[in-house]
Amino acid sequence: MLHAVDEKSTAPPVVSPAARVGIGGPVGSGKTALIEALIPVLQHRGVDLAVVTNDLVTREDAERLRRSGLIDPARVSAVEAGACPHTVIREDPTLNIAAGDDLEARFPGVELILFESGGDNLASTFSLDLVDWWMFVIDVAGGDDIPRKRGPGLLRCDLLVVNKIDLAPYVGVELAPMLAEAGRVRDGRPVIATNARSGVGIEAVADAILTAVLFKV
Ligand SMILES: Nc1nc2c(ncn2[C@@H]2O[C@H](COP(=O)(O)OP(=O)(O)OP(=O)(O)O)[C@@H](O)[C@H]2O)c(=O)[nH]1
Ligand SMILES: [Mg+2]
Repeated sequence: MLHAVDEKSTAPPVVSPAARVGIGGPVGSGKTALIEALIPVLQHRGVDLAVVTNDLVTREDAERLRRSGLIDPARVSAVEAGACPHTVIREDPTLNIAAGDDLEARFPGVELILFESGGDNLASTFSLDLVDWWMFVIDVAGGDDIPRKRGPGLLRCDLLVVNKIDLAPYVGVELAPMLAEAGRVRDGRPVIATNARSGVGIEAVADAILTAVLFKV
């Protein structure tokens, strides 16, 4: 983030580091789809952003975002985890920290970097050495008993996103009780229901990021 400086000052502009936000959750829950839906909403609100993706042994998600036309492809970096995805977001996040530092160096003024974890299990959490705030994305097709299983990812994240709400009728899930249970196991901490394909709930996720991380709302 660039700060205005006194015009008479000869000092270089003060560049503060970008806020770093993690997006974790099980395989296929909609993490990349959430990023694709968030990018235009955040850009519309004037947020200068970049993305780091993590895949096991490919750069699939980064390539998908680069091809999407939603964001300058140079603003998308890929980390190949090469091991269980949680290793590089929790145990040793140095590859991801370096990817974030590189984006900040190449794009001075970047305010927000989204880090998508490779899809993992309900136990995966982010190191606070890597991110300032993180979301966990589950989807209704994973079953309405997921909140009841009280995985650390779901319990500890700053925001729980329950995605694919459009699929609830097809997979026999009653959405309202599932959301209520998610709120209960999280002691009332935030839960937002989304359909990342149609955009339902995406403004609310953007609001949460702007308020909690960028202090813009
Ligand atoms: N119906 C429906 N499909 C969705 C939604 N969000 C994502 N999908 C679909 O779910 C599939 C997986 O979505 P991704 O965004 O690739 O999931 P991911 O969590 O990034 O997957 P990994 O990175 O492989 O763990 C894709 O076919 C998406 O189009 C949603 O809200 N509703
Ligand atoms: Mg993905």
